[in-house]
Amino acid sequence: MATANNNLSKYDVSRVPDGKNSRIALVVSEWNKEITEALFQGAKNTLIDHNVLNKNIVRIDVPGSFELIYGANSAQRMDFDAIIAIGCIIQGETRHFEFISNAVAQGIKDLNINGKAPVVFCVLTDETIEQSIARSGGDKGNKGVEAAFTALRMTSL
Ligand code: DLZ
Repeated sequence: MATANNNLSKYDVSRVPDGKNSRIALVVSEWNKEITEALFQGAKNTLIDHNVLNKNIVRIDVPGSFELIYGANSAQRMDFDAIIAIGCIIQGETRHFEFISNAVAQGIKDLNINGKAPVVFCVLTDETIEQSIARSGGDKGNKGVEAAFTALRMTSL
């Protein structure tokens, strides 16, 4: 699963569908806010670069990553072509990390099976804040950019 050799932030622009008719929701967790804001900005800027209209990019804030499931499920009941769930879960001293990470991954997987709009998983699950910084605009790229690229690809399916 290592991303060291697979940095989608350097994506092939010719493969990204035009976003001028797309409506995209970004559900953003407030935990580790400095990271999720950087992911949000990377995603939003990429959508705009691909012609998604500002009025068609809707942000929904939720308290933590666990609430991304409810937020994305709510967005699926609205009229969106794709949804990006943005969070950052960092390993602490307890097993909380495992429970939240697994629940969010499973919850978003279930939404992709049962819901009408695809939900892109833009949730960092890191051992340290340094790893998260590296993946939200640092030397490992910005996973928000990759999520926007994926969301646009999914709108064309
Ligand atoms: C409680 C908690 C902890 C310990 N760590 C994180 C984290 O690293 N990242 C994150 O997004 N959320 C964390 N949370 C909050 C939970 O996601 C959730 O908001 C609360 O358990 C309330 O349901």
